[in-house]
Order: sequence, then C-alpha cells, then structure tokens
Amino acid sequence: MSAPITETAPKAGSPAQIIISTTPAAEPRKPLSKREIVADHPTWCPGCGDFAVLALYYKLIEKRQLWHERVTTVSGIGCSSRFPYFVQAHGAHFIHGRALPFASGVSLSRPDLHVFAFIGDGDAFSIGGNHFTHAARKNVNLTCVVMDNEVYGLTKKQTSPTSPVGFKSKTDIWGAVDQPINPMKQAIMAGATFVARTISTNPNHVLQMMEAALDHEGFSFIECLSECVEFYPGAFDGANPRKGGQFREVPPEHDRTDEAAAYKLASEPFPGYFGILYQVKRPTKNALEARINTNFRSKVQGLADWQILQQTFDRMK
Ligand SMILES: Cc1ncc(C[n+]2csc(CCOP(=O)(O)OP(=O)(O)O)c2C)c(N)n1
Ligand code: SF4
Ligand SMILES: [Mg+2]
Repeated sequence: MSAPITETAPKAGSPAQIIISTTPAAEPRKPLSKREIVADHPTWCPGCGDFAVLALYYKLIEKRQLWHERVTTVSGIGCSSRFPYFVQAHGAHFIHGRALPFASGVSLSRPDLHVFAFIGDGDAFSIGGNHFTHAARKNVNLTCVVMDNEVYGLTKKQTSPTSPVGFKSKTDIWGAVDQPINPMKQAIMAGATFVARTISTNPNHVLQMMEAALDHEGFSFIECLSECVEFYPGAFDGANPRKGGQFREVPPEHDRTDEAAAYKLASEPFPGYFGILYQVKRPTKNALEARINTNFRSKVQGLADWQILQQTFDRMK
C-alpha cells in the first residue's frame, strides 16, 4: 500500500519538499465511477483475454477508491502493454522489457502512489528477464501483473519464454524445443514476496488476487493467464471449467510462507494451481532507502538539496 504525502509550497529559490505524513488528509470526494476511470477504448482483437484483466483493474480502482492521482500504470511494449492508454490516471507506456525499472523509480520516488506494472510474458521473461529478477529481489513496493498468453501477440506469433514445448510459431515452425519458464518458480526464486496465479476467465479470482497484491507491502507478482485468441487460441481451455478444463485453487492447508511447498505447487503440470502460492514479509527497498535518507537528512539539516550536492562535489575535487 502507498503512504500518504503532502507537498509544501516551495520557498523562493528552493525546490519543493515532499513530506510523508502518517495520517491521510481528509478528502471529501465523491467515489469514483467507472466512467471516470475509463480512458480510451481498448483496441484489442475481439475475445482477447486482456479485456477482462482491464475490466478487473477498473473494478479494483473503483472498489478500493484509488484516486486518479494516486494510481500509476506502467507497461512495456506488447498487446498487454497498451494498458496505460485505457486508464484515466498517471501512466507510462515504456520500452519493451523495461517497465519494471521505470515502475521501480516511480515507486521509490513517490511513495504516495500505487504503482502497477502490466506487462507481457515476453516483456517480463525474455528481454526484461533481468529486470524482473532485480525488481523482485529488491522487493520494490509495486504490483507486477504479467498477462501471460504464452506467445508474442503484438508481433504476430513468435515463441515466447512461456510457450510450451511443441508450440508452432513463426520462430519455431517445427515446434518449440526449449523448456519454458515457469513464472511462479521464477518469481519465488528471484525473491518476490507475493506470488500468485490467476486466469482472465475467472473474474472474481482475478479481482481477489489484485486486491491481495494491492494490500501486500513489497513486490507483488501475479501471473494472469490471458488468452491470445488470434495467435494461440484455446491455450488455457484446460484451466477453464466452461471449456471442460479444471480450475484448481491452492489447497487451504497450503502454508504460503513455505518456499519449498510453494515450489512444489508451482511444479504441477498444466493447469496447475491458482491462488497465492507464496507470501512473506521482508523489508521493502522503499523502507530501507527511506531510513538511509532520514538518517542522512538529520546530518545535513537546514541545507537545500543543491547545497548537499555541492558539498559532495566539493569533496570529490
Ligand atoms: C527493444 C525492443 N525489442 C523488440 C521489440 C519488438 N516487440 C514488440 S512487442 C514484442 C513481444 C510482445 O510479446 P509479449 O511481451 O508477450 O506481449 P503480448 O503482445 O503477447 O501481450 C516484441 C518482440 C520492441 N518493441 N522493442
Ligand atoms: S493479437 Fe492476441 S494478445 Fe494481441 S490483442 Fe489480439 S488476441 Fe489479444
Ligand atoms: Mg505474450
């Protein structure tokens, strides 16, 4: 969750100061309606799973009353990454694979914002694989939703790191031969403190996972299976009871703080388990850095930022 902040008016010649306050300011505002949250009309193919994920993001914002100016939606490049265009709030459509470093910067510099990154499986685990690992291990306070369609959608059907062995695409015309990434294992191994799995065809479950991720302090990761009806139709029928599949929730007796148990659940063959597989408490990078900043500030009281910087430069001479 984000911390409330107040901004003081800058004194002449000095930059604005951000002050973190412990009590939220009273905001006598009427609740946001869906109409006020929706921006552009989505441009996905009819039937694309991404529509449902977007609708549930609207629902989350509406239900939890996240004001426009407190929400930031960051994405990379891909079909899923069109998200920020469709939400009436802050947002950035950033570089392919680099949504997480951008989102981390926003989260660290603006603790009052709820930061969400919506990215694709290629975005997260191919070109952005290193960034995913580092954002997770640093436990940056943000929610990362990977809309996993097991294919590169935007660029029209190349094999993605989550495509199954045998998947035929423009880059593997005889069928993929490489072992796919297991996003759950990848996230747990990297150090994510909240790891969950859901599917766009189960709206209640998606919202439940989004709410739990929002309430988590730290790097919360959701893999949301979201079908690309154009280039990988039927990919997730096996997890959809309406298509004869099986939607199995994480068993209630599962200890989500048990890493080995979470790995075991994550290792189940498709359709596997849905729900929160892993969740632990660990100090966030945000909190650890804020502590350093507070300590440092106490040593340079009364100096403006530029004066502190000047002192550092002077010391380097
Ligand atoms: C640096 C860079 N490399 C490659 C591309 C081309 N490109 C755009 S989207 C994409 C893959 C999209 O797949 P995914 O991340 O799974 O998102 P989806 O479209 O499936 O939602 C690629 C390779 C790019 N835009 N920028
Ligand atoms: S190409 Fe696939 S992922 Fe992209 S909008 Fe169409 S159905 Fe959705
Ligand atoms: Mg994809």
